[in-house]
Amino acid sequence: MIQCEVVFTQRPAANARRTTASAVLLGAVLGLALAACANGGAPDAGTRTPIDADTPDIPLIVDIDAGTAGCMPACTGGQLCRSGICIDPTIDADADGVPAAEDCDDTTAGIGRLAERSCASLCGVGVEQCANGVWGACSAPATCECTEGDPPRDVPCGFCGTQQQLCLGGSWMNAGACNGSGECAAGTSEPSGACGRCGTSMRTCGVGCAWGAAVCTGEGECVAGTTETESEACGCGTRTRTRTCSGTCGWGAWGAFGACSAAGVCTPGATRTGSCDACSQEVCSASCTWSGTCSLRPGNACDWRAGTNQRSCSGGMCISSPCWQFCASSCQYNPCQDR
Ligand SMILES: [Ca+2]
Repeated sequence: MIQCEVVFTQRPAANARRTTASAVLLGAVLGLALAACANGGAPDAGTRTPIDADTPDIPLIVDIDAGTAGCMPACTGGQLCRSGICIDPTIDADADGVPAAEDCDDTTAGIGRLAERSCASLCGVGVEQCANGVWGACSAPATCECTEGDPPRDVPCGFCGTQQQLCLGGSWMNAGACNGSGECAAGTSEPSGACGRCGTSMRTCGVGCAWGAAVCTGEGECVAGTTETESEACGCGTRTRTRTCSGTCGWGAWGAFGACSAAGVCTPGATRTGSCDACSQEVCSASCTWSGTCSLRPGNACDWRAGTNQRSCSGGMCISSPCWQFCASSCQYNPCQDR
């Protein structure tokens, strides 16, 4: 009776490279399989069934199938189908105390109800466990990112760094550390402290993953705590007012104007008698100084000059020339009269 066999189940190959790689892997595992067979019994091509009942979902699986392969024709009389062979489930061919129905390999005394063996898929190697005479699924990866033997590849990592990867077990695995990393993620920005007038220093990471020069943004209109003064004319002097920059770098309201600074001796347009006749006045000039000249006050016709101011005239009470009229203290001329 055949107790051990090598069964191949192969799905349609995805591509030529995978088929080649599978052949390499197949050779390695096949060697293990044949060694196991030599330990238990001789192959019998006439009773094999080309299926893999215990790992039906793994492509190109190679194993020593001592499980539940189907038998044609179907077993009868209480026999158990094992690897395409109908056997008596109660026999114990390897005399290990485990009946064939519960023995994962009834040709090897070292394998009974519990055992472990290697298995492989196109993507890599794995193990399968024996439990109460039935081999479980192979742990080898069923899907592959790559094929064993593919050349190493470099992929981006970190901040503009490069990571070498190797194909191991059908997956790309990092080999060593990420090399050549910069200091930041390109295109990102972050604040780097206060600056200027209540502003925030911002720096941006360049395309080479290095921080660029900081730029001060969001500044206010003045330096916190400073004051500003402005002046305006008042008469012939000036007056000033101040405002203070707040803690948030914004100008506060203007304060009230201070007193007008002393300048000149009079207010433009002001009048005084000064050295003038009582009927006249001196006017303060635009430059805030007394003009030094006298002019009649509004409405006055003449200077009184203590009654000495007279002029020639005609008409009125004057009958014959020459006639005269004096300026009265009212600053008006008296009527014209004979001399
Ligand atoms: Ca046994």
